[in-house]
Amino acid sequence: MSHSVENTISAAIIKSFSGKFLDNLALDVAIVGGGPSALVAAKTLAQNGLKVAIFERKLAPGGGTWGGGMLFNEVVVQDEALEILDDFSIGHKPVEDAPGYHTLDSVEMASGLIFGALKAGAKMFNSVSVEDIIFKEGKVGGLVINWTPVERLGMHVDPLTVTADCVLDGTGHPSEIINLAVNKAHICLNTESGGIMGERPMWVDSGEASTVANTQEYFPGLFACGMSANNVAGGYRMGPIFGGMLLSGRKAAKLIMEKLHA
Ligand code: 48H
Repeated sequence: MSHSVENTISAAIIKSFSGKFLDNLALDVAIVGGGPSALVAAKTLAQNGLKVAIFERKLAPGGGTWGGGMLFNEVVVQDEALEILDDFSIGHKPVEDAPGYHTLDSVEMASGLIFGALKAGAKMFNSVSVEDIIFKEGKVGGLVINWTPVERLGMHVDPLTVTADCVLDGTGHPSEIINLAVNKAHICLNTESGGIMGERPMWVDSGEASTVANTQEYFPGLFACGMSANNVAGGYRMGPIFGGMLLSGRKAAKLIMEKLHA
């Protein structure tokens, strides 16, 4: 039997991916969703030595960043978030006559955040949907995952699992992971009602502030960042301004590091 370059390529990919997957079955932090808040959290956690992986349903991570505002591929950030953009080497320019506000190319932002998180050592599993959590003896212990095409086609295929000391819900508006933890594990959240409060309508400055304030541990070992945090705690939405998302990611990483004494 002869070995061809075709076999070499296939074997290289299978071995390399399998190695990566095996190496990430037990994590310090499992992040669900690869939106902007999660990508900032992933970079901060990875550069502080934690073993962190992102599981992203779509082929391309980046979440709601790519489309800017109504597909005009620019977004706005405030002064407070520039330091994070600079840390990722993402460019920005001041908005004329609006001190404190800056615009940037949404495609540069999405690609820059992804590149920065991966270069810091976070691992990305894209086209992977998180369909459940591991919940043992009253504790969140990791994620239940399957390929997105399996989910989309409704194929009856059992999932695999990854364990983690902490889970970060970065799934955006629907807070998918906290939702399913409430519905299936019947947990009581660290919110006013003990349940999911639900996202409120548009109020830009309130939404930006609450995105950061609502970035919290909602159940031991289960954190939320970005729009997910706002949905869980009842914050307002803010449209295509992203400073709150970036600052939320950084806060989530800080809280998780405190929890893990990292
Ligand atoms: C795997 C999943 C699953 C799952 C979802 O929404 P995102 O961009 O995340 P944030 O919160 O960092 O950023 C929010 C921002 O993009 C936004 O929507 C804003 C600012 N809106 C304001 C407004 O007024 O509307 O990304 C979440 C990611 C997506 O890529 C999903 O595909 C992914 O999470 N995801 N991945 N398993 N179960 N659920």
